[in-house]
Amino acid sequence: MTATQVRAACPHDCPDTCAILVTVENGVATEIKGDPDHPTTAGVLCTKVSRYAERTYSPDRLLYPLRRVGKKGEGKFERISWNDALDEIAARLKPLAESAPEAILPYSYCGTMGLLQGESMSSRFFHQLGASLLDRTICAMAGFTGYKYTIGGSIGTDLEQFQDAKVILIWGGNPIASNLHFWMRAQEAKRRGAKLVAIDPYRSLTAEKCHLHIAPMPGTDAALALGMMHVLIAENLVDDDYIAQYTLGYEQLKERAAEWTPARTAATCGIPEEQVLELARLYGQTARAGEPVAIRVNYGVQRVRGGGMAVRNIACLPALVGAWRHAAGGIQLSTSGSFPTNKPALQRPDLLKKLVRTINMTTIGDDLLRPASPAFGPRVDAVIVYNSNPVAVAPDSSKVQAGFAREDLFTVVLEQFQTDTVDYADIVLPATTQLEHADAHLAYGHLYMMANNPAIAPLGEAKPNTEIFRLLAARMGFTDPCFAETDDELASKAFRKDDARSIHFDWESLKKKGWEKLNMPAAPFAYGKFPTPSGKCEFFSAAMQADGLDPLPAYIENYESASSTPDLAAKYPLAMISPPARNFLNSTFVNVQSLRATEGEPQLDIHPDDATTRAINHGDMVRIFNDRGSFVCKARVTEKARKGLVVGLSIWWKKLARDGKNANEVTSQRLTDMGRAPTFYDTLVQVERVS
Ligand SMILES: Nc1nc2c(c(=O)[nH]1)N[C@H]1C(S)=C(S)[C@@H](COP(=O)(O)OP(=O)(O)OC[C@H]3O[C@@H](n4cnc5c(=O)[nH]c(N)nc54)[C@H](O)[C@@H]3O)O[C@H]1N2
Ligand SMILES: Nc1nc2c(c(=O)[nH]1)N[C@H]1C(S)=C(S)[C@@H](COP(=O)(O)OP(=O)(O)OC[C@H]3O[C@@H](n4cnc5c(=O)[nH]c(N)nc54)[C@H](O)[C@@H]3O)O[C@H]1N2
Ligand code: SF4
Ligand SMILES: [Mo]
Repeated sequence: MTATQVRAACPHDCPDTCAILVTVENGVATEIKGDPDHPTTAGVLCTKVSRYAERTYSPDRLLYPLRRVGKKGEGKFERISWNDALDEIAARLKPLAESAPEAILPYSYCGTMGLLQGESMSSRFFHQLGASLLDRTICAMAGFTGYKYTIGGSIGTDLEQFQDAKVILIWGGNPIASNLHFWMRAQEAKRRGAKLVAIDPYRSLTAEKCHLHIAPMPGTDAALALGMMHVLIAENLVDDDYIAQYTLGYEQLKERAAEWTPARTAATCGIPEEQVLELARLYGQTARAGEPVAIRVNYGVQRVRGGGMAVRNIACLPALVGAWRHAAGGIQLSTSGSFPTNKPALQRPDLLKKLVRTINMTTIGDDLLRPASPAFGPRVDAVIVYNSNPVAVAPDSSKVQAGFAREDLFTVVLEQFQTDTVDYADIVLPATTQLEHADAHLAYGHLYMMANNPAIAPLGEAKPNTEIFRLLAARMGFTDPCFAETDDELASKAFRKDDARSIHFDWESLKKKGWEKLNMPAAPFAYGKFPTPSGKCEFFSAAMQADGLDPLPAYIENYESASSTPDLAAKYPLAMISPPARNFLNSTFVNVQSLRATEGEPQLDIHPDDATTRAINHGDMVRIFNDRGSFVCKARVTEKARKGLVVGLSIWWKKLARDGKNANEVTSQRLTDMGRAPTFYDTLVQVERVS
């Protein structure tokens, strides 16, 4: 028996993009471990992906094409051949392609982050077809946009520097669950004397382990950042020289921040005034002493109405105190903007012959139910879903479900497992997992280009997304040579060789090495050079003004809160958030038995005071509801949830929950202030005990 080791990369929507070593014996993957030599992975994989073999070889894998035989949503299918599946899809799509190609909609997100199995051959296919474009907003667009206005792009502190910071603000993130390899660095910083601060309305696993935990109400982070600016300026903890050289709009910012006294900030955030002072002083005085202060801002702050502005305000802080002077100072939201990917070469937008409409994936519920109109264009008559599970993950779920239940909607789903969305498919196409296909990856939490080599042959009749779209292109009669490109040919175009950062990219050698770091300076903005229009960190943004936004850091209240909607809050007094569970990755892994067993069942954390007034005891079943819908789970009475807040870790497969529902029954389709993103954590609910 000969064992070989294959270099792979974790495909999941996680900032860490780990380097993986897969042991293969007689064509079977027998062990999956983190590459000990990869500096950020450091030999460690999370619990979820350590189970990747269990997931890949699961008896529940979809291994053959299927055709629906039951009602939509019932999940009854019959096995068909690839030939029949492709014929049937082409027969349904061809008339639409001739009459109204925009009636066809791709729906995909980051089931895999791969540059190949994500948007490459698929985009070519939909561009050639003239299908509607999809605005992929469901995760990160609010913060991305706020950060871009301020810093200029998704570039920030290198993960490999954080251990040298003396203060780390972990703002709206729960890295123990969702960014493990950052947490390892933060732990090292702690050992070297750093103070860790968690800013999170919930006492998450991470917050429990920080020196200081500040718990503002959801959606009030923009105010907290303004309050910090107020104190930093009032107590002269700012870096005047850095501000003068490398920032824009300080005088206006000063006026704005003056309005945000610690008292006003504290009242807005629902925290003690001393905490505002303590936080600002810890951050400002440490910077003033010449030590690096760093911020890891994450997705928790951006899933509310003012989510873009919240990230923007927080992103102003490092420039204010000159933290960018240090490699270990600054802020990281995402590192994705550091990667010179060659998306046009992969996705071929030039194949699109005319301007087509764009549909926002966040409002898929409404958009599937929308009739044709001059403003909207044709009704959506066909959806092709891959790398996503919209029936479970998209907001205002009852609308999403009603949309996918439309008898006159033709739905194709490319999947590895029979998810909630698959249950609504007319045709199901079995997709390979990361062990079975090739891919090239960037990361959004580190700076390595990554290669994934296939370790095993595809199971059953599963095929990579790239191959499925090649076959579909052939069936549709597309003859452009780009549809014949192999995965290796695609991968060799993943990164630009005419960019200094990735000038050393070579797919053949990356495949062998597994990973290669970008050429990037250690302290990207030590001497300004922000990729903004002014080249400075923009406290004042003319671009925001042109886009109809407040050009200065501001506070935008939630859509739903006691102060913005008192009548609604009288009916639904509790704010609900539904951040990721440690053992799931969005809705991926919920069906892996061992991981689901660790999470138990859908639960809702509620503060003892809020439980008492509702006669709810620990372990009771409760119904969470508002005007949009309801779902049932088990109550955990705990001070981890601050008063006025309930927390349901997500995202459960609906069909694996008692009542066939999940947290997205109560979330809304309203969009953020910028970036057209969802507002999952801007949700008021009531909770009651059920027998
Ligand atoms: N294990 C695991 N890891 C994951 C995922 C997963 O599902 N499971 N998902 C991946 C994906 S797609 C993403 S986008 C990231 C998301 O992961 P993170 O970036 O960590 O963001 P969230 O999980 O949305 O929220 C993190 C924390 O923010 C808090 N929070 C909620 N609302 C607010 C608020 O208004 N203000 C502040 N300050 N905090 C708030 C929550 O209580 C939570 O503890 O994780 C990725 N990694
Ligand atoms: N209530 C609430 N809702 C949320 C969030 C929240 O915090 N709270 N978080 C939101 C966020 S941040 C995100 S990113 C979205 C995530 O939403 P999605 O991007 O839909 O992520 P997943 O739920 O993980 O579903 C991905 C699916 O892709 C499939 N897949 C994986 N690899 C492949 C492949 O190679 N080929 C094919 N064909 N399929 C593949 C997996 O089996 C899985 O079913 O959810 C959002 N929804
Ligand atoms: S999910 Fe994240 S932490 Fe886990 S193996 Fe993948 S990249 Fe690493
Ligand atoms: Mo996400």
